[in-house]
Amino acid sequence: MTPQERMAELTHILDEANYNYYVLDEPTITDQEFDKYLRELEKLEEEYPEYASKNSPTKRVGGMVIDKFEKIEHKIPMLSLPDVFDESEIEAFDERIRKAGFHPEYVCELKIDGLSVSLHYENGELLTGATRGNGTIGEDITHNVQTIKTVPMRLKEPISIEVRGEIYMSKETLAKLNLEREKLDMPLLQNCRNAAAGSIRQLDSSVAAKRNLDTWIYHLPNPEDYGIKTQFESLEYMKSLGFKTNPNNRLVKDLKGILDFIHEYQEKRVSLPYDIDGVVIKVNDLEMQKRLGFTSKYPRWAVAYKFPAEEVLTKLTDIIFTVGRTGRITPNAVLEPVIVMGSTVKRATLHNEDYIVEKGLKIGDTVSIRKAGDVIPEVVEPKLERRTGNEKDFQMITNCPICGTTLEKKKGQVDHFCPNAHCPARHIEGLIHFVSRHAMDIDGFGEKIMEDFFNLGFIKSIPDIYHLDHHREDLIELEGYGNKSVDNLLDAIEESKKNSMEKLLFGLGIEGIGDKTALLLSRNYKTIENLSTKTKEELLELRDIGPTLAENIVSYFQDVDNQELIHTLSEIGLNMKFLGEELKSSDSISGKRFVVTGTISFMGRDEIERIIESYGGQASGSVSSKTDVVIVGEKAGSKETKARELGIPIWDENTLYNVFKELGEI
Ligand code: 0OW
Repeated sequence: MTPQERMAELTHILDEANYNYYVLDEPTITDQEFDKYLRELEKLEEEYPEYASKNSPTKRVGGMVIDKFEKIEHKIPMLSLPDVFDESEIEAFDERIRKAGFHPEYVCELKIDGLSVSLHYENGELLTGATRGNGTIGEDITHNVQTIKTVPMRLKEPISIEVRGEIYMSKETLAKLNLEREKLDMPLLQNCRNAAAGSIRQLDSSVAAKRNLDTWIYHLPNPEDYGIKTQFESLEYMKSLGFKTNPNNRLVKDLKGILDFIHEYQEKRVSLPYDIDGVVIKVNDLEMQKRLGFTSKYPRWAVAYKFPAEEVLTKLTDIIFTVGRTGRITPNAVLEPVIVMGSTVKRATLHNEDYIVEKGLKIGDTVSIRKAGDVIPEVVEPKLERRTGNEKDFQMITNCPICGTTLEKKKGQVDHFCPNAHCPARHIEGLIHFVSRHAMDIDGFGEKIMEDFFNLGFIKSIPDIYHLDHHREDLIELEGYGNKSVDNLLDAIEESKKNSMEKLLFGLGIEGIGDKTALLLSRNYKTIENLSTKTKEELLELRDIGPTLAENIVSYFQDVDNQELIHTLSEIGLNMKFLGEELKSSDSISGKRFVVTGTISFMGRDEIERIIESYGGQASGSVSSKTDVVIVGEKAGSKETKARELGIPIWDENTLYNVFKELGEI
């Protein structure tokens, strides 16, 4: 067998295995066998690139980086659907069709809450994937679509066809993604739809490849070309070609069938592994569809029934106030626990005094709560008809709940603030910083948890963090905390003792010491003890340590309280030594000063600067005559201009990619 034949054979084996595993959910070979075949094909493609297929199974893992999205025109416009919100509108839809002299069957489909995609195939091979865009012009997302396991690279028939469907992210994948983002102190993704849309819009397909995106295919734009007579046949036909069609699609005879389907899935919705925001109802007969035709924007033969955002009632038992890191006062609704969209809700933010006054909320009110596709619950309104007269009027507090200082409200602002710079709430800021990602990086110890523990008195200082296990029984009793979450947190706190010195040094919050300077000092002085003995002159010998910073460092370590703190932390068992990897060397990077400006599609700025520093390069924020290289990404601004004026060498994205690739950093 020639290499080319073997490559074709391996491609067939891997495509089949992929289809059986991801589309039919019926694995036919083991993961080990799959990986063995994939590695063999990767090797053959390296040896014989001329035989490598554009749609090879090896493309599933991503790695292709584009610098912008090309446009793709939809020969047949990708229409959207008219939304209807109650059953009377569905009745009107059915009546209108009957009045036009038709006696339609309907296909009911779950309305997947993702983003539309058009897939084009030529001779059975995947050609392009495109977003809906404005319905006529979409964006080419082929490189990302190739990483979606349920998008066939090759069809069961070598035909040319376009199909359309929804790209979505499952609830489980979103939850996993948000767990990761919480650890990195990144804002959570609010819902599956945004997460899917954000993933598919990545320029680097290896990012999309990690997002476990999926598809449901639901539309054949030109069914007559394939001798298809009904929508239901279209779904069957696309399934037979290897596409994933939703198993809940149902052919119904009449309006009652539609309403039954809607009622059934209004109940089942919360237990589906993916988000739906309604039901799509389509006339089944394609001839009938054709005669019904289109408006300028919509088909006349389909509607989308949207489920009402689920609202539930519960009691507003109290309004409590938390003090944020900046001193901002946030009123919080304390609610009798209630299940909304599958999760228990006990708290909801009330934003500020005006929000409460506008809603006319009283303590003791029965209120409606909802989570319209978002993770964050919202208090919709008080149920006035349920008032007993025992409700208490809301009074905004006038003093900080932490330090008692009279609150201030900035002119024209809605929020109240605690103006006391020494308010323990600010102290919270230091504690939150200490546990944050670039500092001690304590898994699961987010801002909210620290605020709670501070406001409840469990943590007032950094060492208290390491005595939290003494309060284990109390923590478990807290609302929203259980055995597992408390023990996970306590384990993460214990684990953080092993951190390398730079994370502790940065966590101490010494004025002017950022995470990069902390690393620089740690690399040079190896232990906190050694650093604490350095004089201002000695520190000035280090590049990038200016006089102010040198003075800050010296005075910090001269302060008795700080010495006491470090001694206590050492006693508790926190590591005080630099454990990081020694500097690697690279002619392109070592000893040079870099500035990164604009967005680099294949890597975040933090990561780029970390790599530069690990080779003994310096990454800073401002371009000066001392800068050696300016790295310019998308939408770079004045820094690029300044670099050109100063004649400073510029690396574009490709140059950076090649340098990092050369160093094995990608
Ligand atoms: N989101 C869906 C869905 C569906 C298209 C084809 C003809 C008119 C609309 O599950 N099951 N079926 C269609 O049919 N569209 C859907 O979603 C549309 C796409 C654009 C806006 C809606 O989300």
